[in-house]
Amino acid sequence: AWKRFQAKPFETKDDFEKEVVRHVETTLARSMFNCDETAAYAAASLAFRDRLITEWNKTQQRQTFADTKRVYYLSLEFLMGRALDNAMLNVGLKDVAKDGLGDLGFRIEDIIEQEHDAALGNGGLGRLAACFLDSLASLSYPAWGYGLRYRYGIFKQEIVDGYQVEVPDYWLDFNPWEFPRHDIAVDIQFYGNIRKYQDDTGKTVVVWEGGEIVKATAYDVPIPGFDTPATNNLRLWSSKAASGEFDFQKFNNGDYESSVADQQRAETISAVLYPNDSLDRGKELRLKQQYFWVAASLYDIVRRFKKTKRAWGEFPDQVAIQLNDTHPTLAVVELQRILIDLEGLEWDEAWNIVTKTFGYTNHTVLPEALEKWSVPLFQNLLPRHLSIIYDINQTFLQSVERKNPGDRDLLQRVSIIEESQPKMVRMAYLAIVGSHKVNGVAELHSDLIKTTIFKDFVNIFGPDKFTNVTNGITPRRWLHQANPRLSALIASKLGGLAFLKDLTLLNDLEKFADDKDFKKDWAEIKHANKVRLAKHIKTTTGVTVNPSALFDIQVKRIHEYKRQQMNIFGVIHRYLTIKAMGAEERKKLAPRVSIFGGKAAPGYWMAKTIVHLVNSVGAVVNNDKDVGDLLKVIFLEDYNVSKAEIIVPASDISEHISTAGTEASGTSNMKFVLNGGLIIGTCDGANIEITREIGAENIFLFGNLSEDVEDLRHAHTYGNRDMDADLAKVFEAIKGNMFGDANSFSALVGAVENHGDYYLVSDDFHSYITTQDMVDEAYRDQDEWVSKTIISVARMGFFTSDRCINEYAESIWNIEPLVPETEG
Ligand code: 26W
Repeated sequence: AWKRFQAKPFETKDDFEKEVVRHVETTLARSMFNCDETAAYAAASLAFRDRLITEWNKTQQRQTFADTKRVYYLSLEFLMGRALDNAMLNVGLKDVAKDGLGDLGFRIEDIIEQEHDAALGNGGLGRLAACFLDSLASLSYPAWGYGLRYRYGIFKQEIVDGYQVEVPDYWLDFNPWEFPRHDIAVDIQFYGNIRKYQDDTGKTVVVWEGGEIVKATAYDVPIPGFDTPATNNLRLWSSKAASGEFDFQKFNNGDYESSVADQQRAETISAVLYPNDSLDRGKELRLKQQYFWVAASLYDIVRRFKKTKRAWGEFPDQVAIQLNDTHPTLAVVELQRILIDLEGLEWDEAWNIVTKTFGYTNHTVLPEALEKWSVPLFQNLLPRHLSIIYDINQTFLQSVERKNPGDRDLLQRVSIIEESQPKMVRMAYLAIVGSHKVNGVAELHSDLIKTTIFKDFVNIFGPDKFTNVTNGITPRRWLHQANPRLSALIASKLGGLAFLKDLTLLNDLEKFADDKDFKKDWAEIKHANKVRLAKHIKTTTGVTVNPSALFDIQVKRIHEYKRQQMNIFGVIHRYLTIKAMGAEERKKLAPRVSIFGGKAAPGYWMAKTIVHLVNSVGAVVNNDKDVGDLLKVIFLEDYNVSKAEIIVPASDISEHISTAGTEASGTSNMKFVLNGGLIIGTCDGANIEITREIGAENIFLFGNLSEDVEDLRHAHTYGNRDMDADLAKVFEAIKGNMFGDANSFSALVGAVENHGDYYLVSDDFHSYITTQDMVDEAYRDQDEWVSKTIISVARMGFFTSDRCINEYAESIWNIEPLVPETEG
């Protein structure tokens, strides 16, 4: 009977307006007479949220009834960006909203701009998780994301006098996209002791007692699929003091302050995202975050499974859990603990279930990024988990020993416990031992992990346990949303938007690569996107750039291995070259705008120095009248997802120039090419597969290969080495204070000149600048350039995250889509 009372989602402009007015006047308790853009954003979001919730409920019911296998994606980061634009496009009612908001006196772009990015991630790994959620929903897979509801996301970057300054990102003031679930709360235990005893049957029982309890409360975020009613759930956990823990004893004794302090201490767990994306610092609070989130998520997953009343042996047939890097690896231990300590299973039976359930994705080979936790810290915070890890390790090492008798070296190398001072738990090894599949994120990277950091494990478990799933990006956000005009032009030729669900359909664009009218439209859209970015540059930096210049863009986290320093050294080289040229020579040059953006980890001094150098070079070059439009150098403040949506469609060339073998995949390389830009890059990460797909003639590759890196480094340390001559001149200019006090930059120069040049800047510099000259040359032939960009877009179908998710589903998770009936 209740069915006839169910809310009906709006479909028309009038109904949408009614919903907006209703939300302004009741939910927000404001009058339409003083409805500003903030209120209009809030009301429009609430209208779409209501619509999503109806489908979200149906999707969850459908999944419960179908009772098929689900996948749970555990990620400490979800770099979602803005939700409103995405919701409107995925639901397919952006035009309705545009007209409706227009009637009410608003421009939809201004309303979209009101939203604060959900920036619960650092960079590549977090944004990948967000693209995966979009694909999982769009393909109707029964899937949940689990993460932490940070009160502060990644810091906001401000540039003050050329230096990075970090400002807290307080984003939760108003967030219409989350649903607090105060009824879904889990008590999470920390510290305490373990006690063992024999029960009546003589079986050893272990209990974990004492310590402190923190409460995890669920906040749910609906994830709409594109062109499907399927709406999945992202569940984020927030920490609070458990009600029993608020110390009333203290309170009654008048010690109000310290009882509030306890409360705050609990809330600290989910307070802030750690801003490091490549350095493991071993902080206790980070381990607390990891266990808090993992324990709450597993409690939820196990509870859902237990409702089905199935035997434990069926757990891996119902549940797949993917570990996004090693951050959630404690889940392996927590599930084993639940099964043996709380559910009474035997060790072997439990372990068999655990390993069938988990898969582990590795995202980096940088040694400083591989997580290790000190054993004493672990012992104190999670005593029962440490003892289970020791048992896992013992069983594992025994099996290794049986197959490799007497190889003590091997045992030491693969032990989950590193025999250092203090001893350390190696989380990647624990993740490998606890999972049935381990994957890298691009072909080269997956090969490298098998031959370097995880080599011994390939010998132990056999090669089939290790696999590759090359990363992908969602074309909904990264083409349709970020570049609506390009998406519309493509749709006009391909007969609709079907390519957004099957990106290989882009192939048919290739036949327009020489079509004059099409090329004109294509080039016009690129130009308009550059005008839009030029405006953004003007308002944020005050610098005027010429939209007809070549836009050369490098936006990503600042890191020595990504080599923004090589880019800025190249810019200085260009500046010196221009200065030395006569008027006639200058006429032949293509004007260029070098654009940088990205955050440096707050404690990463060298990265901050790179930011400072870029800004200092910009201050000199941009004010040099003699150079004018020939060269501009821009640092864009606070690079994030919503800014990327403006930046990516505006590139002519983008830079993906990591030292070969260091960038696991990269995903912005895919975004730039999909938006009609070419790339300059090294033979690293997914650049290699991009080249294979689009053709070597459409990409500017340069530099040493990963197989030669080790020898080159060795030569730096033990051989005689000449600095590249052009680079030496760049260093002279810096040392001569051309860009301000040279002392500020001595560490950067010194790293190359005196400290081994670990990232091979000097080795690659010559081929870098000569390849940049080839870019200039190619850009002069605009007709050919445009054809190259069309052909490249046509061949990018492989890099959709839909392909990627289908590969995970088939080869790792063994799950099937659950397609809503309305989809036929
Ligand atoms: C423990 C500190 C820490 C935090 C995060 C270390 C490492 C990370 C991440 C693994 C860093 C990361 O984002 N890696 C990136 O993952 C992307 C998605 O697979 C890849 O495309 C990038 O190449 C890789 O750098």
